[in-house]
Amino acid sequence: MPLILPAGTRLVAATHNAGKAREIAALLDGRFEVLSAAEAGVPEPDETESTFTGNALLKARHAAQRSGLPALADDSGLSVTALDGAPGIFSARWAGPDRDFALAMRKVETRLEEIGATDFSAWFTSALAVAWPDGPAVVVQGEVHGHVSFPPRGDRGFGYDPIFVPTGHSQTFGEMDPAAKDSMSHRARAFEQLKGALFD
Ligand code: ITT
Repeated sequence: MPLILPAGTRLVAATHNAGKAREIAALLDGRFEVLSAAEAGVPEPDETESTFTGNALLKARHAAQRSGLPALADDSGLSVTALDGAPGIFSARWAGPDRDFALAMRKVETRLEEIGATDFSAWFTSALAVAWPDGPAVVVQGEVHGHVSFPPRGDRGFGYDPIFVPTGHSQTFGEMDPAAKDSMSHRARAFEQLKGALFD
């Protein structure tokens, strides 16, 4: 039987990141009855996998098992070419226990200075996973390419948005209208694939 998420399904958005939760709600556009991780009583699991897709599946399965409802999870991050793809899956961890992204963005800048980098190209990845309580799961991945730029600019978005400029644009994701980011982001691109796979 094909895996389908009919419109109106109760679905847990298994994230503890308010910025992500906002974007996921905008992308879902009222199609489902969405419960937050807090509303569904789902605690944050340890992210023990070594890939975006592995961690997205881990978080979705954990939330589906805890809540008894289908769950959608996102694992994402910023990868910088000159830093061999770092911070990558460690993007949240570079911000430390206080989730200080000014610190995390300074860390990216400092590492690039230390190696005298001239290549500032970078990309965001989002893996989106949906898991059902009885076992099946689907995972997809989207990317957006661009470069990092310092100092950080803009106070919209979240995380590393103030230093990321997508290819073909001059504004950072932190300066852009949220709808503009949602039209081209890694998360939106992953979401398009999920729609194709799961929505009726
Ligand atoms: P959950 O696991 O609860 O969803 P988290 O913040 O720990 O929340 P991740 O482990 O996926 O999520 O960490 C990804 C980090 O990468 C996230 O904290 C952001 O700082 C950064 N990131 C991901 N997508 C981003 C985006 O669209 N804009 C800016 N930064 C982003």
